[in-house]
Amino acid sequence: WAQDCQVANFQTMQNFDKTRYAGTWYAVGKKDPEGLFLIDNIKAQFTVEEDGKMTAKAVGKVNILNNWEMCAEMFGTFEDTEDPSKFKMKYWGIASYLQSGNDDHWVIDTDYDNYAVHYSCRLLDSDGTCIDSYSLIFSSSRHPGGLRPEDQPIVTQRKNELCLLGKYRRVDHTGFC
Ligand code: ODT
Repeated sequence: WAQDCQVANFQTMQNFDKTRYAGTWYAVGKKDPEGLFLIDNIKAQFTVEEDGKMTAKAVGKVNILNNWEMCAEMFGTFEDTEDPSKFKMKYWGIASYLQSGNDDHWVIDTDYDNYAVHYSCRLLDSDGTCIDSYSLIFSSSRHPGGLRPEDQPIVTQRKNELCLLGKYRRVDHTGFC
């Protein structure tokens, strides 16, 4: 059995429930896209608004003007799609010099209480594989320091299914943001 790495075939979270997902998640691992933006101290807080739509705030350390480290405060709104685990994320920074854009936002897996695996493909190749992706591994506010040992094998499995095994780095939380 060989992985085909077709983005369209990636398994995402079944019956994703954004209400259960709401709350604060700490990034503990990240596969960077081209043109890395969020470096470390990355935290995301998801909310379900009264109209049922998901929004999020995120913070993280960024480098601007090549050598100036600061905390980026970012906002995102999530447009639902026919698949409850797949969203279109529109995002922008509170300051104009921060990144903004539109990315896919897929919830690959979560147990809602301890871990979550996020994935976004920015650029699809003509063969259906991804040329430019990023992915975050989140640990819940119950375990801000890192994943529980029992969650690690499943997260490793998901990284493998995304064809990204070995491409993640650790995301530190130093209190900078
Ligand atoms: O770090 C990068 O290079 C890519 C980061 C893309 C911008 C993220 C903007 C966040 C907008 C608001 C929060 C959303 C939460 C998202 C969770 C995962 C993706 C960062």
